[in-house]
Amino acid sequence: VEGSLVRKHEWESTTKKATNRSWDKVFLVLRGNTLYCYKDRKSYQAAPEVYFRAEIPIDVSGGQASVADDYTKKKHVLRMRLIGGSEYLYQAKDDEELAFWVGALQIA
Ligand code: I3P
Repeated sequence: VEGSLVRKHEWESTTKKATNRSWDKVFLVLRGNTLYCYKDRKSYQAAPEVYFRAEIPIDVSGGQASVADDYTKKKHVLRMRLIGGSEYLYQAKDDEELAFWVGALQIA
């Protein structure tokens, strides 16, 4: 599972807001339980070991993915809550892509 989404890191942990909460367009690759984040598809293809901002890939197992109905500033947004309380928002291009990612992240 892979594709481009726009991402915002909201929470570092349950009690700590993420330091950088701006939206970034990223290229995501979900393999098994692991979510890898790249600058774009080109960068992924050229160097799959080089992640966006050198971020450590995320383990999404045991986490919760759902449509972020309460987030009203942007459309087609999902929320991913990880074990430990870290939380991300991901914006898809439409509802179909949104449903696709929510489904993929739920079963991961
Ligand atoms: C953030 C940026 C985000 C905004 C966030 C800001 O500023 O404007 O778009 O989130 O608000 O901190 P910067 O780009 O300077 O880091 P929203 O789009 O959700 O409002 P926040 O501090 O309320 O998370």
